[in-house]
This record gives sequence, C-alpha cells and structure tokens, in this order.
Amino acid sequence: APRRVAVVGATGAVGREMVSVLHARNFPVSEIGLFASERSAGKVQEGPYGALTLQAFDAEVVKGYDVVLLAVSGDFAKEHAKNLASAGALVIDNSSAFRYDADIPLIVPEINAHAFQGGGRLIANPNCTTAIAVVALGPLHKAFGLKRVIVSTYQATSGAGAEGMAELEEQTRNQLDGKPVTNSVFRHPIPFNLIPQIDAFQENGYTKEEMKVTWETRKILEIADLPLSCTAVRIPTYRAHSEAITIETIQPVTPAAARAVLADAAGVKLTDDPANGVYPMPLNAAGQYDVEVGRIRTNLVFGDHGLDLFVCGDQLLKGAALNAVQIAELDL
Ligand code: 2RA
Repeated sequence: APRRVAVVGATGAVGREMVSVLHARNFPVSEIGLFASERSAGKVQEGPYGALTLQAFDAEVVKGYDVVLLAVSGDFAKEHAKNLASAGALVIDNSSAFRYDADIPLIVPEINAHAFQGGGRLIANPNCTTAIAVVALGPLHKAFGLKRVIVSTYQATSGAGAEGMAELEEQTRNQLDGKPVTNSVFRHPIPFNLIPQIDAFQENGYTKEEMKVTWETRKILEIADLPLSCTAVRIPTYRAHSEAITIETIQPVTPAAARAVLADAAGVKLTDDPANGVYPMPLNAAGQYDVEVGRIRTNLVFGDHGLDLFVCGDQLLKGAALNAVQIAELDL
C-alpha cells in the first residue's frame, strides 16, 4: 500500500535530495510531509511533488506517518527517533546517533539488506564515506576475504551541507576577484586548498570522520575486528566523494578477477579503462546512483593478495538520500 512519508530536515541538502529520490524511484507515496525548523515553517518549497508548505516539526504529527526520513542532527535524532519508531513509523536516521548501537541495524541495502529483518523500526543510515566504500568493499570481501584495508578520502564540500557548497562557490569567486576569503563552514579556506580534517580529532589522533569509516565498515561487513585505517580530507569539489582504497585479501586476487566481481556488483559502475582516460571522477559520479570503481591494480606492497582501487560516489545520493530511500524500499 502507498505510504505516508515525512522528511524531517527537508530544507537541507540531504532532505531535499530525499524528496527528489523518493519521486525519481517512484516510491509509493500517498502523502508527503516536509518538516523543518520553526524558522522555515510556512515557507513553500518547490520540488518534484510540487510546491509544498514546510511544517514545523511536531512529534505528535510526525508519528502519524508510515515512513520518517530524518536528515537532522544527532541530538535531534536522539530526542525523537525512538519515540517515532515505537509509534510504528519506519524511521531511517541519517545522523550518527544510533549507528553503533548493537541492536539498531546499520544498512547499505546492496551489502547487508538481511540486517533489516529482525531489526526494529529504527534503522541507521551510514556515514557517506562508509556507504560509498562498502559498495565496492562488500563484493570484494565476499569473493576474496578482506584482511586489512587502508582508505584515503577526497571529500566534497556537500558533506558539510548546502552551506559547504555555498562556501566553496562564494569563496572561490572572492579569491579570483582578489576579495578577502573568509571561511565559516570549514576551519580553513577551501578554494585552491584541501583540509586534512573532517570532524573532531579523537584521542588516537584520528578524526571522528575517519573512525566512523572504521566502525561502520566493520558493522556493515560483519567483520568485527577488521583492521581499517582511514585518512579523511576535504577538497574543493561540490558533491561526490572520492576514495583511494588499498585492500589486503585472505584469498589471492587479480585485477581481472576483481573486475569480474565488481562488474556484476549491485550499485557499482565499473569505470576502469585507464588507457582511454576512463576512471572514476567526482564530476562524473555526481548525480549518479551508482558508485564508480576503477584504477584497479595489484598493490605493490601486498602483491597477489592485494589491490588498489579508486571509487567515486555522489555524497548526497548513495552517501545519504538514495541509501535512506533504498532502506525504506526494503519494507515494501
Ligand atoms: C562529510 N561525512 O563529508 C560527512 C558528512 N556526513 O563531512
């Protein structure tokens, strides 16, 4: 039966994309409610379902929806998500509030859709960097077994929301016009720069973003102790995250065997013809559902038990909105 769907945080970059993805994938929507802060309430937002009036979030009202997509802060999610789920709504939370709770599924449908069964009505949507990586890592793990993983990321400004993309654009223009470049979203100027810090530093010297990739990959791939080290870097691109990934495998692996596996993998677009300049790039991955995977080669350190690859995925789509809607589709 068609569902009543609420998008909470509907004015943000992820919230808007959720509305577009629901429509583009023909999710059976009988009614859509857009919820936002008091400040936005009453304003009209244009989208694929027409011009809709934004409503101030009211837990009692949102409880009446069948599916609730949360694109809100972790604190907001902590306050409301469990109550909404106990009222019967399928709640998919894009924040990190519940990702590490053992009894709450963390799902990338191509990889661990089975975790949806037996879980409650609250499901966590992974960090964007993790979601994009596991689309490639999952099938490689199934075929060859992952022993160790090293990830270096090149993350788009969309990871910091619409404000992040706006800061890239405005400050690039200012820089080229010789005007002062001021940063407020990012800790340092982003135009013509890169910033090897995303989120807060932890005691072990890694950032929270980097540790999210370790913790969440372990949970989604169900390899509790997988050694995974990540360096996360913000770069001046709009909306697709890129990642250089090195794997050491349990079984021997060749680039050809890996290509064969990835060519058949759901959510992957094998993009690997380097001689013709074909490899994953953020400009091409932006706006696409699939994660581009290429530059597949034998890793010189791990030899016949190791591979290098490069992946690009749209941060707002597979990294957030698309994955959330795909989770909702598991309940249809
Ligand atoms: C980022 N991973 O790219 C974050 C967004 N969730 O900043």
